Amino acid sequence: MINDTIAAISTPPGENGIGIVRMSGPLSIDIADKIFFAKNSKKPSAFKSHTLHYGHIAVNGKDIDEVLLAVMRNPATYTREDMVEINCHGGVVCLRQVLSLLLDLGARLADPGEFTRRAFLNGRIDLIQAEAVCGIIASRTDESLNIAQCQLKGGASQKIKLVRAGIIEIAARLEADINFPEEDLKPSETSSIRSSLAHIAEELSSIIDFAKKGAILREGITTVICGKPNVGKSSLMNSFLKHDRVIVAPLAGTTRDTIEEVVNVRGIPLKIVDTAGIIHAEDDIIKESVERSMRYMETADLVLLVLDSSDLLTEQDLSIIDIVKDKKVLVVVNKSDLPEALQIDEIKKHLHNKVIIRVSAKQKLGLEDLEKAIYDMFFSGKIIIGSILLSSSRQIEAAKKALVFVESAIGGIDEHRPEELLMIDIKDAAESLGLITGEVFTEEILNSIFSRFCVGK
Ligand SMILES: Nc1nc2c(ncn2[C@@H]2O[C@H](COP(=O)(O)OP(=O)(O)OP(=O)(O)O)[C@@H](O)[C@H]2O)c(=O)[nH]1
Ligand SMILES: [Mg+2]
Repeated sequence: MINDTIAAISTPPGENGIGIVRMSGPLSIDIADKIFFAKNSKKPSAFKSHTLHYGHIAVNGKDIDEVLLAVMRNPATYTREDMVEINCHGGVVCLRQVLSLLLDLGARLADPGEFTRRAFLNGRIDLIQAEAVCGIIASRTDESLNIAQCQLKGGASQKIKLVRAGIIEIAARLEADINFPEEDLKPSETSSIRSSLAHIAEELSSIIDFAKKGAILREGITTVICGKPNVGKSSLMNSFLKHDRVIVAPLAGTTRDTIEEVVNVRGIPLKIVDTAGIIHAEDDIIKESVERSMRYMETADLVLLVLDSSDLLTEQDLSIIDIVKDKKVLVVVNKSDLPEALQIDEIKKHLHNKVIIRVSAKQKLGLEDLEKAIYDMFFSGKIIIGSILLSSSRQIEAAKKALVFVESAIGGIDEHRPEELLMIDIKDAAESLGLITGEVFTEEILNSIFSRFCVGK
């Protein structure tokens, strides 16, 4: 049972128009009574729930800030507890002073995500919805925002709970049978359980397939631009960003550091990394920057290999091709505004089946084709938001585990394994699905979810 009162500054640090200090728990309104002074001397405990009041926060007769204070009584609040929100002027010092007053009077500083954690523990939202709150905050594109909003409404949770209920129902049918061992499970019953399980497996596979797209929309695609010096990597980066973010120059070795930015490519957040041109070098700084480029290439979801259309394929190009050839690669032939010298057939020999796109970063040609090619590599067809139920890697992992257990149960039926063994698989499947919504949870899972939240959420 949660019985303490938590408080935190919910707005980002820095100079803002307003800043909000938030409090949740049984002492919230009492504490507000002690520090809030309205013109008409009315105290927060006398305010109607969900109303906003003008006044001052003061201690020992000393004014701290002019504020608007909202009182929200349980259970119709974010956490389902009594809550007070104080809209202050948005300076760091006055927000800290107000917060420290609340802490002096018995509130405790909230952990990251603790308000939302309480919303979960008090049964207002489940874990898909809690993670959706994080998703809404972190959304970089309309599409990822839409997914998070759908999840927050609870549609995804309902669907997962329904699948889980199906599994639990099968468990009950088996259980009944195990309790009456003298009667063998009728063949008709076995085949009906098998077909229910097969149906569930199908549903889970489709949920997982769509969820992978959800994960891409939520997490984005880490895309590394690589190539030998001077092929136009930074120019390409700038074309994506539609402004001159990175220094572009005719001399090789212009970019020394790796530069990261996020752009929206047809709804996909593309985390683009511009790297230093890959060369064999003796200079320590260049060596370090080349090593850095290599490290990024290793972890990239997508590599944009940039080649210079106006130049012959060189040893340097070939050695980079060798590094990236087994990765997800798109070949970008840049400087296509210049006469073509590059041997495209040669590239095809080394990079079978890789898509080749001609662009001119300088003249802004072919960029639409490039964006479309990137999109097509990760999505076929349009993004259908409504079919994406899950999106966090935690949810996807749990769904995959559930599918493995369901498939194992089906295999068990086919191999006439004892019902007790089937039961173990089916219970494990139910448990995995329960983890997604939080019908089953551990302290550890909650910690890992909520530690990713901001303080005050
Ligand atoms: N004609 C033409 N020139 C280009 C194009 N893209 C880039 N350039 C020129 O090529 C030179 C190198 O461009 P950068 O974008 O700095 O190349 P880079 O690959 O980032 O180079 P490093 O950072 O040194 O590895 C600059 O002079 C650019 O103006 C293009 O599409 N057409
Ligand atoms: Mg560069």
